[in-house]
Amino acid sequence: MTTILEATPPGGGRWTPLRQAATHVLLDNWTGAATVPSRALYPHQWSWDSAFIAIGLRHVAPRRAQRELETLLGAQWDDGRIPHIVFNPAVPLDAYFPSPDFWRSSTAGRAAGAPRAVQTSGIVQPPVHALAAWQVHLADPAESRRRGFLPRIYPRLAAWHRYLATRRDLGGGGLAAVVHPWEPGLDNSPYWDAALARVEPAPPHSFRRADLTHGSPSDRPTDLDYARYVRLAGVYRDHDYDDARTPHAFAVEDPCFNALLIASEHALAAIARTVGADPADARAHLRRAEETTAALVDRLWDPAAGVFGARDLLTGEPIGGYGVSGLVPLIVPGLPAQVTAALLRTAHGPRFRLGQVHLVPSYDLTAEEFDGNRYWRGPSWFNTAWLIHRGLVRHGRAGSARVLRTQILTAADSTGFAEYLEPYTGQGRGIRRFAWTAALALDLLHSGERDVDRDVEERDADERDAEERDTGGDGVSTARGEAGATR
Ligand code: 9WN
Repeated sequence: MTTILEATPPGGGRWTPLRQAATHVLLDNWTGAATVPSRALYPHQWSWDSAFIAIGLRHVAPRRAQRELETLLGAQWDDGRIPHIVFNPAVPLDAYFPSPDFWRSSTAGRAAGAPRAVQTSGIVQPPVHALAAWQVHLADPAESRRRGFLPRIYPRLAAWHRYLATRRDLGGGGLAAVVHPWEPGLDNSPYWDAALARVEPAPPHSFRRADLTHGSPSDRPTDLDYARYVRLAGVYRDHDYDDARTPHAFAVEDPCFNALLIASEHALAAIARTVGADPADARAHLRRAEETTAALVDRLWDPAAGVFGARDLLTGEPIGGYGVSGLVPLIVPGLPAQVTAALLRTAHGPRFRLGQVHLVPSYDLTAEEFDGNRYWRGPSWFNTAWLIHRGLVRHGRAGSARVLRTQILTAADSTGFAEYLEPYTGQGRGIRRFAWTAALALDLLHSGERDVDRDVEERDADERDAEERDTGGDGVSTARGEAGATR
């Protein structure tokens, strides 16, 4: 029988030790039902981490990759939300803050349909899940079919997207809003500074951080950031995690979150077709993808800056600046050509210096707020680099994609799978043996550009279907969204 470590593609060579080391990280971080991002710093299951982890795991253990997503979806709330953390009851309460006794999901979340048997947080993270599920299926369709993987998870993924499209469209403009800086996943990005400054911090002695036991304070968010994170989460909890009733002191639209929603909506259309759902369902997913794309361009594109920004829903004002989230829409099919061209120019320009610094900095290298060590205020992360790599391949930038791929693999290797890097020196920051760093390196090693191509073909088929729907098959456009019209 082939073991997980032997299940490597032919070719071996230069990257074989990296492939084995990455696989070991995923094996070591597996708890029996899911993978923790880090045994030390993040000893539970995280939502978007699990999606990225499944994308890597599918190459070496496709069934385990399916279970990773199934475990997460098993903790879904009745209102459709997928919680950002699923807690492992075997882990001591003081190992991570905020712990289950802070979130109190099974009581405070009861009205929103939080599960009783498992404790979770009450906020969400970016919707990478349908994209991951589709890729996991493609890695071993026979095993996926045998286990009924897609038919079982399709209704849950659809409910998740419905939650975001309805209860989270707080701005009423067709985009999903996030109500806590932990939700977009780029927690302390300078994007959120002004919006967060309005939040009354929780008293300093009302909570105790656990993260500083494992990391240098200069690599982590500040105590003041934490005091505000605690306040926001506490208010949401005290309003039973009810999106309509909570007086959100922080509500923003983030380009990365919504770009991932669009990519996942396309994947959901492919999943709907594969499970033999009513053809109207697949068409509805495509329509939502197109509408969300049009809303993304309409509400968040900044033509003068050449990058997507965010939007503060409390002031109604755009949030400017150059965060890596603003480049992630490169993964979105059907963006207007001038938007794509501008994004690629910005990525290669002085603010991100793609190809000249290590990976893709999380924030503008030229900005006053840039800090190359501190979490999402400048360091380069592997998941955002992996997304930009996808975007480059999608747009036929093979040369830039190849350079970025080599950088990602080299940095994963040289840093022992660091959580993030200082972009100028390439030195690892945060913790090591970080699961998504290992998983995404594995993904690039196994599929590299090939898999993205396969994905692109799927999407092309999607788009042809949409074309037929819109034109009634006669080639004359009747009902095109804004993004479609400029395609
Ligand atoms: C809060 C797990 C998570 C990632 C986030 C990253 C970090 C948590 C923390 O770790 O956030 O969710 O404790 O700082 O910012 O993107 O999902 O790896």
